[in-house]
Amino acid sequence: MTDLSRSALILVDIQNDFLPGGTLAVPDGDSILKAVNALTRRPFRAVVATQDWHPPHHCSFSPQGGPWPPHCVAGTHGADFPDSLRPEPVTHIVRKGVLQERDSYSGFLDNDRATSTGLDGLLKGLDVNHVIICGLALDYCVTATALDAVLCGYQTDVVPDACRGIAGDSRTVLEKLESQGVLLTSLHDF
Ligand code: VGL
Ligand code: ZN
Repeated sequence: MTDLSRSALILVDIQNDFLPGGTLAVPDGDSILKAVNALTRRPFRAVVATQDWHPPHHCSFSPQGGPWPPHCVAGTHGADFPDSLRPEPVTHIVRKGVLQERDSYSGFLDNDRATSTGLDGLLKGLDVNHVIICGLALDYCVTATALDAVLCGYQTDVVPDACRGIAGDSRTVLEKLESQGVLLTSLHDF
C-alpha cells in the first residue's frame, strides 16, 4: 500500500449546488460520493475540502455579467457539503471565490493569479509533498486545482472515478492533465 504520510486528499467543491437539484448541477455528480467516501477512509496526512463560497452578487453570476447562474452563495444550503459526504475525515476547509470582484476555480489561487487561498501554505506547513485530487467539476475547478498543484511543486494525482465534469466528454480534459504532469490514478491504488 502506498505511503500516504506526506499525502493530502483534496476534495474539490463537493457542494449541494454542484449536485443534482443544485443551481449549477454537474451531470451525474452524486455518483462520485461512494468513491470519495472510500478515499477519505485512507490514512492521509490531511483531507482538505475546498468550498466555493461566493457573496450574493458575485462577479461570476449571470445577473452581474458572469458566466454562471448564481451558486454556492455563502451561508446557503447550496454552498453546504451534502449529507452524503462523510464529514469526520475532513481536517481542513478552504473557501474560495470569496471576494466580490474575483473568481477562483483553483483551490490555490484566484483566476487573476493575484490572491492565494492559503492552501499552498497550509500544505507546506503540514510537510505535504503529494496531493490526490477529486471532486467537481472536473473540467473547471478540479483541473485548475490540479494544474496549480503541479506548479506549486506537489506530486499530483487526479482520481477520474471520483470526478465528474460539466461537459460530458472528460477525455480531452484528462489528456491535458496528463500532459501537464498529473498522474491519473485509480481508486484501487490507495
Ligand atoms: C465551479 C464554476 C463556477 C467548479 C465553481 O467548482 O468547478 N465551476 N464555480
Ligand atoms: Zn463558483
